[in-house]
Amino acid sequence: MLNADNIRKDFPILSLSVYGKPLVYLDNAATTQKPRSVVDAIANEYYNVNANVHRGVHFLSQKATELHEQARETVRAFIHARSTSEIVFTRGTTESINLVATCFSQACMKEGDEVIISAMEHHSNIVPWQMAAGRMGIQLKVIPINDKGELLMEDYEKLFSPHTRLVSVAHVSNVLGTVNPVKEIISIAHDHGVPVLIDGAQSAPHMPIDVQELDCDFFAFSGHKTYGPTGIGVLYGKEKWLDQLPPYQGGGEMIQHVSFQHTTYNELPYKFEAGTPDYVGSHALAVAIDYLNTLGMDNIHAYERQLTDYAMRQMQQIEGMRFFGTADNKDAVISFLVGDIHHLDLGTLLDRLGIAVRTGHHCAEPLMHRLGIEGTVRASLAFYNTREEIDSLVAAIQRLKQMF
Ligand code: 7TS
Repeated sequence: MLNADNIRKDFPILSLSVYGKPLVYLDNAATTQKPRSVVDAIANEYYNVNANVHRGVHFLSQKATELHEQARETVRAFIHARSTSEIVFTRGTTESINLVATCFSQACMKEGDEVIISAMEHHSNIVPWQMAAGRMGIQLKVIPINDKGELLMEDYEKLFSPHTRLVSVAHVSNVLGTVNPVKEIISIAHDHGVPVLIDGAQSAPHMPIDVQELDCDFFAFSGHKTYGPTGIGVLYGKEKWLDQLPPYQGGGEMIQHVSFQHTTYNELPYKFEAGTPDYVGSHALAVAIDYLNTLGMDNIHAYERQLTDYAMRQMQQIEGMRFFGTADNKDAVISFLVGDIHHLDLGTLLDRLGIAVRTGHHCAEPLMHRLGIEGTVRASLAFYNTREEIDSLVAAIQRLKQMF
């Protein structure tokens, strides 16, 4: 089992005090904190390596290119992709999904075609499809959920029609913590000859991912939620799909030859990486992944599960506690309301006690409508959180409840 007390020493920010109280950081679904090795890697690269990649014959450019391409290999191994050609660096999950929504709809869809998403999607897995729908006359179909926050799989199967072209669903909900049965979702879609995009923003940081075992066609995740820096993310795509898609943006890097009459495009994955890539970010992400691998994704998952169970048990004892998301298969995200206290009031007062939680609709307004609420308070956990921090949260909620 992981030792969070030791691990915390690797994350300098966790020793901060806010308003004179020790920081209790429970907003990990929004972004995770960075181990020292990641921050050092960024400084080190700017101090000792920095040069633009892929275009230089000089020493530093070659060194920077090496780090950038090694990072691609680290990411490949992290999600067990077949080849580095299938690893596209993006700015994050949002850009990865926008890339697929734009390019896939352009290459593989026509008016009247359909995309299946779910009722628990983040806006970044709704709006890009709506935008494509607006451009092309595509329809969105939505997999409903039950009151525990689990997908209704029978209804899912019924959504398929001869016009279904893609399924795009979250692996883990950023509001409910539900771990969706993505393997089954993918297998059912493939039975209908339909490819699947998995939004792994909330899964890649918390559990082992094997894209070949899942057999997903696309997989997206963000560096900054995976203990790496902001501004870097990943799109995995099976080569057979990436080959079929047109480029996303035009510019340097993504071309082979350009004349004023005609341009030929670069090979995978560079076809999708126009412009100077975030080569410092890619390297720092690889350092974050090295850190996670040292702890072991299985260990991380097991620890976070236990901590979530503990938190749910302790919070359950608070009178008036209402959880949103009680799926049988639930990860480290806990959304709740207490009595009739407004989520914003509770979040603001918790902050004054040093406890960082998130409040609001969590970029999932359609899910809020389904739940019949405006927003929740959300505590989202990471492997550096402790039972003591959960106890602080529970004590703080109890104390604030007295005030209302
Ligand atoms: N998909 C899911 C499931 C997410 O939770 C998020 C971000 C995204 C996509 C978008 O990721 P980005 O890195 O491109 O922004 N979720 C949250 C959150 O829950 N609070 O802040 C960001």
